[in-house]
Amino acid sequence: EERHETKALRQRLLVVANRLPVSAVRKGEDVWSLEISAGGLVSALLGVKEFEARWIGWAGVNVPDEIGQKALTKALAEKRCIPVFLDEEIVHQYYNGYCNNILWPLFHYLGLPQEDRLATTRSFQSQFEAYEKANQMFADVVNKHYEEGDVVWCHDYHLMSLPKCLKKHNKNMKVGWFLHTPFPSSEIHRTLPSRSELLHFVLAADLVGFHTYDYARHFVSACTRILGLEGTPYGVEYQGKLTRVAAFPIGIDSERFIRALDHPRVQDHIKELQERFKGRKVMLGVDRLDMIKGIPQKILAFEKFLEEDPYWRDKVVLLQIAVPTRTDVPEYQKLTSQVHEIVGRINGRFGTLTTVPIHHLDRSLDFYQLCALYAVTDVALVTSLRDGMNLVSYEFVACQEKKKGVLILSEFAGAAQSLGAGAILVNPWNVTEVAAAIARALKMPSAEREKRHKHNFLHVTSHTAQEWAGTFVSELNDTVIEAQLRTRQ
Ligand code: ADQ
Repeated sequence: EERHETKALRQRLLVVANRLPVSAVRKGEDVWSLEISAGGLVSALLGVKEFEARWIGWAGVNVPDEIGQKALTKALAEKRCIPVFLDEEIVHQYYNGYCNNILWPLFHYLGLPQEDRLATTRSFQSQFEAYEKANQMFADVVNKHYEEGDVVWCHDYHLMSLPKCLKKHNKNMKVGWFLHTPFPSSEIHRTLPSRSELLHFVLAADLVGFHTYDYARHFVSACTRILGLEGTPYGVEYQGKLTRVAAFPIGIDSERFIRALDHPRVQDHIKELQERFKGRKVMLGVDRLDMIKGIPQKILAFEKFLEEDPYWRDKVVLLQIAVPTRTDVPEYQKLTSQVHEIVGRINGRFGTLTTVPIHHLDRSLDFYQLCALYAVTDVALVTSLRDGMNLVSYEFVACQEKKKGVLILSEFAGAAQSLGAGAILVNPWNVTEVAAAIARALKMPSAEREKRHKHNFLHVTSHTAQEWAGTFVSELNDTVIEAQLRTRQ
């Protein structure tokens, strides 16, 4: 038993995701500067002490020359990262094309691209081929670095064919796959031309994980209805074995946020913000500028609220922080100008010489500024049209122990399943309902705020990112042991 424990302590976890958790900038022919991005996944895995994590993924830069590739590989090795090199054409077809133009909108119920149907249909097949090719390139790197006893954890919609590629090469490899987005109803998934292939690819894994029970159920129904397979409460029977399918709701490193609130930099930002917005209630939105986040809908609801309740016009401010993403995609550019136009109109309508009701920032904030904003907020507005989980809602709750502000949360975010009892849940498409929720939140008595906050705080601090990663990986280990036992019997 002792030997078993030492082995478990040393177990290596290969985490494969489209992007490595670093940003790499080339400073010379063989010189790279690297910065680790402290995303949720990184801190989640730092917290899992039983495993030694290695990262495999694309560094987000095109490195066509061998000298550059060698130097980057060496620099990344110090951060326990292993790069997959993708050329520009593959990135265009696989990443911008199949991942971001087809799978991302479809999984968020926005449908398949409809403009220029014929062109899309023609490019669809080549994008799907590039997707498979890119996944095979990730698999080649995993296979090269894999050692017996390692566990491999594949992440997200970018890498759906990776489990199949890995198992084809080595059927004893322990392979798990986790989806960070929603998995849509099987009726939506059915519209995808490569609907069956993708399901087969994923089913090759030993364990398939989703944020919520609903997404897991949608996946199992897609497998039963589209592939005619047998679904059970534990997963899907596939090629003589059970592919385990389950919900693993992600969390955040709540301690990191709670600790940061005492940091002098956060304290300074808090004072500045309190001074700046004295006498006004602060409402906050923090999102990547993506169609799924429902930013225009949120701002229109705020306009409706100001229209109906003139009392609040100079007593409330909405801070909308929107980080631009995928800025080279025309639809995202359209969204940016649409948001700017609405904000401009509302500020023109309800602003005065000294104040405006909406502050809209098109940029990312550093961690300290973000914590300070969460801490001074009275009402947070998360109105995603669809969202796998939504971590902003969790981060807000973690920073509200003093203020006990109100969370208005879309019923279409995975987080509605976990924070639903503490938040005010809304249908983000219903502008009237969201406007009413804003009024209710601003007037909510402190006893009710306290009760709701307590519920959410307990959830956020007990269902952490570390716990999420630990549970997934240990279940992945067990799944394989179970399968081995079954074949031995
Ligand atoms: P995202 O769509 O990126 O993640 P979310 O879960 O909200 O959405 O995480 C965003 C992260 O970026 C948060 O940690 C937030 O603090 C940070 N962030 C956002 N805007 C920022 C800004 N302006 N400045 C600084 N930081 C900002 C995907 C899925 C989600 C799922 C996660 C994790 O779409 O549904 O919850 O993965 O699985």
